[in-house]
Amino acid sequence: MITKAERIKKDITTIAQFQSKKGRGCNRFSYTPAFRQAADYIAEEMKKAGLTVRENAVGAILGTLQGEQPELAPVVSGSHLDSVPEGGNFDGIAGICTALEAARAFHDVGIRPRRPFCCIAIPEEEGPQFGSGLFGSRAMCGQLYDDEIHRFRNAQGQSIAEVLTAYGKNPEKIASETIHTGDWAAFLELHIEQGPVLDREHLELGIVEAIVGLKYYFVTIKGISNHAGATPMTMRADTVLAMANAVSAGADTALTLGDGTVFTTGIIQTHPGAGNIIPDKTVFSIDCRSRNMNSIETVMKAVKASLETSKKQNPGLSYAIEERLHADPVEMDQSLQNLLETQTQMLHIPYKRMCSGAGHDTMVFNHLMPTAMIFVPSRDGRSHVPEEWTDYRYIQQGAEVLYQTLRQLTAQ
Ligand code: HGY
Ligand code: MN
Ligand code: MN
Ligand code: MN
Repeated sequence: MITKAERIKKDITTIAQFQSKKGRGCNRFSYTPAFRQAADYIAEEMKKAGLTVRENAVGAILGTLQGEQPELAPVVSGSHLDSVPEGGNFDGIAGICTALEAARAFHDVGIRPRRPFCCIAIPEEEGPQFGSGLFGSRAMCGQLYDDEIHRFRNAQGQSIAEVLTAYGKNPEKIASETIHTGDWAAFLELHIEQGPVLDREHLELGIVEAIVGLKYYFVTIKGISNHAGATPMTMRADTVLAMANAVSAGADTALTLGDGTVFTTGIIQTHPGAGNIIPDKTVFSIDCRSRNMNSIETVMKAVKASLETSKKQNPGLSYAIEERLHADPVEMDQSLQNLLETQTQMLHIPYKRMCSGAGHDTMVFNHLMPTAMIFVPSRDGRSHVPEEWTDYRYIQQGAEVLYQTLRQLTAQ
């Protein structure tokens, strides 16, 4: 008889085979053939577990176990199916596979819950492909920017709408499928912690109390290209130098705030990109997160002040800041946390309540329903790297807490 841990391991290692490109770590990008293979695998496993499976307008896979009272709003659990470039095999996937395992457990014991249970695999949470993030869940909750599906484009210049259409979806249907308050009873997501807390404190499970807020921007600085050797330092409009000062201002302000605010620039593009030419255009990303949105505002003020100084000191420089993602900090539902805690204590799992420094689809669904998250430890606190790892024993424990809690919620 295969154990739950072995079934979860089989799912995770099978899905890990579906890669959008060769390279280090996990590279599974939404709406690529590899993503389709992973979605089809999950849909098949959902069907085997007795779920009714459908795919929505943004390519999310939803498997529903009908309840005795099908008219009641379902309890939903799952996570995202896409990865960052060169990421790990557990980010998102652990949440899908443990929700799938809960469906199997219902099926194995022949339980027909009072209200439906729905397991979901969500597309395009990570964001690097289109320079944003949380797209799948925001689309489902009616939280897209007005023209996002036409304006946000991938490296090939394709819009989200074009990529969705090529994937066989109809972007015009997104709006008609929007979820409203009351449509789902609750959303629960198991996820790897992606940070060092549980690993460092030798704990095996986290009950999430809150998720930090985040703002994501692209900054474009335009200047004047010229000869790297013959142009005196006092006669330049050097866009990389302006970027470097702005990034330092942002990072230094985040550090000085000392309230857990973080600042990251992960993308830098310069033009024309030759070592002996002063770059006349630099585009860079800003990812800033905090439990306190005012802190993010403070950081962005420092960035803007630095860019203004560069402009004054270097005639010919200009800049533009484009917001690409805004997600407010959210608090998890207290009663759901208490249910998770009771199950965790009954299973004698060492745990703590904690805040999530990473963003999750849960923070989007939270606007429309009670939500909760379970964390399982990330070895050495590493994630968004090929070395990402979580022991299957911890995932199986988390799956048990999730399943028992889902049993209670679908009985209500
Ligand atoms: O970036 C994040 O926090 C998440 O992994 N998408
Ligand atoms: Mn994730
Ligand atoms: Mn991630
Ligand atoms: Mn907001």
